[in-house]
Amino acid sequence: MDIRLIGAPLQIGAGQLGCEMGPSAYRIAGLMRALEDLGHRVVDTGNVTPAPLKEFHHPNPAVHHLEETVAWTEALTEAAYRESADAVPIFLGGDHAISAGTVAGMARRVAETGRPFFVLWLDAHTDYHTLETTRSGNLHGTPVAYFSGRDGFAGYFPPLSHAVPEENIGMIGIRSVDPAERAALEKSGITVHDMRSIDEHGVAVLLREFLARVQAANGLLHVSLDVDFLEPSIAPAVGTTVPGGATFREAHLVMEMLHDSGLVCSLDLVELNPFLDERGRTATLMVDLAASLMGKRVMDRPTRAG
Ligand code: 4U7
Ligand code: MN
Ligand code: MN
Ligand code: MN
Repeated sequence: MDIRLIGAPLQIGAGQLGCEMGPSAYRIAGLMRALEDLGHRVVDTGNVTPAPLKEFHHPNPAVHHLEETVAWTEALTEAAYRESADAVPIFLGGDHAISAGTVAGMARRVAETGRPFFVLWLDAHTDYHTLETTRSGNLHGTPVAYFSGRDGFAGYFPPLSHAVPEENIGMIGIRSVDPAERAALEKSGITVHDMRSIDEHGVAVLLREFLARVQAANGLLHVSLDVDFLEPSIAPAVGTTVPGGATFREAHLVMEMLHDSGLVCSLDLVELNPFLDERGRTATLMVDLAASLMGKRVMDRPTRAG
């Protein structure tokens, strides 16, 4: 498989600085080598630079760094579209605001294939705030609202060529939802699996159900992996830790099942803040998860009937 690594050192979408160092940490932790060892051809395209700034003012006084985030969204939409022509792009965040651009660009690319586009959001949070509803003003809490076409982004963010239909978005790992997000999600067609549903059913059941929908529609799937999807004791390098996240094995199982599905067209690795890491252990875990998604396995498995 042809893989492109695309650095997206954005940090001002988060409340704490440090995600800017994310792409470097993945490179130092050996992402390229781990993927090459699986037989892939990997090209590191370097880091994206933002488009020129335009001046905006938004009436929500909490919103900060809107101009910068919009400039990154423009550049990342183009980069995602360009680099996915004949390869699987892996976007190295950067905070989760990068996904406004990566998902918008992938939606445009996948539309050309005539296949429907799906997004799997692996996160403690739903990132479903609009520019009006965000209380923190941290725009890494807004990408899902943007790429699914919610109101209030027009005139600020680039117009979407293809919004992602709510019915094509699945979230797993959720354990922190703000009231405004909850109210909007209840009215939306987005599938939200919180940690309780992982506890009750097991992550495999939830993911198998979602993948069956993608498969039945002959769709292609973008995966967005936020570090805080993981239990903070195994992945401390994130500014937004919430206790009770996915375990080491749950996360690996998700990646292994995603690989076996053959449906994944692109991947975001986001929210890694190396300043908060312990001797690189979170970066190393994220690299290992990416490798599992790209085919790393302990044993070959016989394909089971049914
Ligand atoms: B992340 C939050 F209030 N909802 O809006 C907000 F809880 O990309 C968190 O998932 C957003 O890490 C987290 O600031 C964004 C908060
Ligand atoms: Mn997130
Ligand atoms: Mn999160
Ligand atoms: Mn976060």
